[in-house]
Amino acid sequence: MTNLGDSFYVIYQKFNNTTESYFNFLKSTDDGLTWSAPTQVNDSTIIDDRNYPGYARYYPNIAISPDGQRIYAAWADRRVNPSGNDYDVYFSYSLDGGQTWSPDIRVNEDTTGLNQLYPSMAVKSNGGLIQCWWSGMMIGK
Ligand SMILES: [Ca+2]
Repeated sequence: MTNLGDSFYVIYQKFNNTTESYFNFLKSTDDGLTWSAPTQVNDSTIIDDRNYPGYARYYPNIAISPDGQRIYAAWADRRVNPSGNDYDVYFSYSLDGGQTWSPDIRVNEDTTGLNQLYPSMAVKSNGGLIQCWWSGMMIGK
C-alpha cells in the first residue's frame, strides 16, 4: 500500500482456488471512504506445482507517479520454474491510474536459478522509476 495525500493505492494477493493466485489493485481517492473496483495486475496465474498458491508469486509492491496516473507494480514470481525455488522479479505498469495493466515483464536477467526477491521501488519527481531487489547473486537495479 502507498499513498499520495488522501489517495490510497493497494495491491493484494487474491486466491481463486487452492492452486491459483494473482494480484489485484484498487484505490481510494477520498481518504478511504470509497474504493475502486479491483483490477487484475499480473497476467499469469500459473499453477504452483507444490499446491501452495501463495508461493507461486508473492511480495507485491507498488509505487505511484506524482500525478497518480502511472502506477508500477513488482513482485517475486516463480513461473519459470514452478516446481523449484527460482524466483524472479516481475513487473507491470499502468498508465491510466490502475484501470489497465501492461503485460508482465521479467526484470532480472538471471539464468543461474538463484532467487531474486523483495522488489522495492521509488518514483522520481519526473515520474521515472528506480527499482531494486534482493538477489542471491548481485544487486539488481
Ligand atoms: Ca531467479
